Amino acid sequence: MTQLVILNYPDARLHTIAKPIKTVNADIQRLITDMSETMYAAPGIGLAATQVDEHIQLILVDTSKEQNDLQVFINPKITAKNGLQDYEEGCLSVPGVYETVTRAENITVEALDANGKAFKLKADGLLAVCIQHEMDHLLGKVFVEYLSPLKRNRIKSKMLKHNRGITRNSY
Ligand code: QAP
Ligand code: CO
Repeated sequence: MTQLVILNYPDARLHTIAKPIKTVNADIQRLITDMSETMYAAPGIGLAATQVDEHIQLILVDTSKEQNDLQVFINPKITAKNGLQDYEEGCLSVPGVYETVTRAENITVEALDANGKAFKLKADGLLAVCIQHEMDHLLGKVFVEYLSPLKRNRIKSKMLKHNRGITRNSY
């Protein structure tokens, strides 16, 4: 069991743009295992490599009730999106904060799986929201950046207080 350290908003490293993964090797598979253990322990339904300070294009999602359906997306690309939906989101990097964000209702995503095999998936509802939220992390974007400056600044202050004394922060 390896639990990785999750970066907390407003850590500047959360704004890093992730690089594509060239080969899905044993190091990547080890990271996938460690990230899944970190996500399930939290517990969370999604985690991007960015959040554990690994700036490569890898996200994990498990929106199943039983938390037994891990979906791995390497170098994900959204090739189609339709409609809009509002969803109350949270984020393991912004603990205790839940706010409504508007995103595409239906998406088609193309990615590589944990074995490096290409696949294509159509998603809607929570799964679609979660994939879009996690892909934003790979672009250095945190969901609170969709909120008004007033709300975002309140969240920033709250998080800075919450993070006080955590020495690994980097602002
Ligand atoms: C992203 O977020 C997501 O504040 C994944 O105290 C969330 O797993 C996409 C969590 C909702 C769509 C809808 C948050 C755990 C988990 C917290 C998460 C907390 C403990 C967040
Ligand atoms: Co997040």
